[in-house]
Amino acid sequence: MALATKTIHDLAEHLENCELQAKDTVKITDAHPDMDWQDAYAIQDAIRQRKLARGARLVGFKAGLTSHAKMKQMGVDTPCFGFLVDQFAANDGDVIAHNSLIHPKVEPEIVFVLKHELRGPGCHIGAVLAATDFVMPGFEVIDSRYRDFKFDLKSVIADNTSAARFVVGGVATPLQAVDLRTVGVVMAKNGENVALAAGAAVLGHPAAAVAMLANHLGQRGESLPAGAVILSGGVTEAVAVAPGDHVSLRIQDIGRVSLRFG
Ligand code: 0L1
Ligand code: MG
Repeated sequence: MALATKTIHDLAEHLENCELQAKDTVKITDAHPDMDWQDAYAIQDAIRQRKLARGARLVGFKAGLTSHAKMKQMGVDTPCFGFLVDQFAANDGDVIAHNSLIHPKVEPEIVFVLKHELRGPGCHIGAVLAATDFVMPGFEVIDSRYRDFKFDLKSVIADNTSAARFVVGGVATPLQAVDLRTVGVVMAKNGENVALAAGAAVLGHPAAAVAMLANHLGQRGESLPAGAVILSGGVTEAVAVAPGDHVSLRIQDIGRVSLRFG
């Protein structure tokens, strides 16, 4: 690691304050160009510890930048991983206060829930399929704390991969009922279709993203627990939302979910 422990904690406090106060910042590698990958995840871990210490509950994990559309949109070529706490959760149909966020964008997600714990390394698509209880449609609301969503991969990992809110549709679909590579994904904003894709846009199969996430956690002595919410990554590019916008998502054979921004 290149950064001192105090710097890690100071940067975690800074980024979390930006999240809680809905104010942006420049990317942290501007002031810390030597920051390495371990530092980036250590800052993310410190943000997680701050939240858990104040009573938040860890409810899941996310893979991000797992589709070529998202990688192209953000100018990176590697997925990244983050955590989800209960305070990020919204209900299907909820109104999210736009002014509680900086510059939110919404992206469609295929959400996995496991019946068995998954522990890497060595986790593969087959293990994910065997461990999956059901899948659901979901939206992730991302809200980079970095000005104009301008960042590098280390900065965004430290910022818990822009995680801000998520919502899952209430219908649980067993994997036997759906081919996650060929399912059609349609996202609409204010009644107009704004992003379309098939499930295979996520690394060829969304379960591949879950396997990567389990392997990432395994390297760090963690696992994907049964029952956790697992976001496999935006299937399409993310779409910016403004106050008053309504977004809805249909995933073929899986279901629908919607959100409004107030
Ligand atoms: O979940 C995601 O794909 C977001 C990863 C972070 C990059 C971004 O803010 O778009
Ligand atoms: Mg996402």
